Amino acid sequence: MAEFRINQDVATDAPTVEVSVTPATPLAPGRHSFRLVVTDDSGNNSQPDEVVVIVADTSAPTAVLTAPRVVDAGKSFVLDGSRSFDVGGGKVVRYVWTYLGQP
Ligand SMILES: [Ca+2]
Repeated sequence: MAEFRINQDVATDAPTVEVSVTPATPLAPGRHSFRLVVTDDSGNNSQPDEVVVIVADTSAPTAVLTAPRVVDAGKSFVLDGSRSFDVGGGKVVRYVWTYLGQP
């Protein structure tokens, strides 16, 4: 388990390492590159190998719709979706509003 920072080496004796991601240190959705150089027991270093990991936001956002409880007849009013939010590192970028008639 290790906190990775850009261009800061993390050395381990073990052949695997966990990339620690917490809400305080997230990896933004998108492509992230990692590099590995290994050293043998004679001190020889390998050529680097690199991979690209795609961090994907697969969690649905939550819609929160607020509106005035009562409005004057004949007056315009505002529907507010600004309290909607997303988890998984994404953000809400589109709002689709639908009038459902009189319940
Ligand atoms: Ca999301």
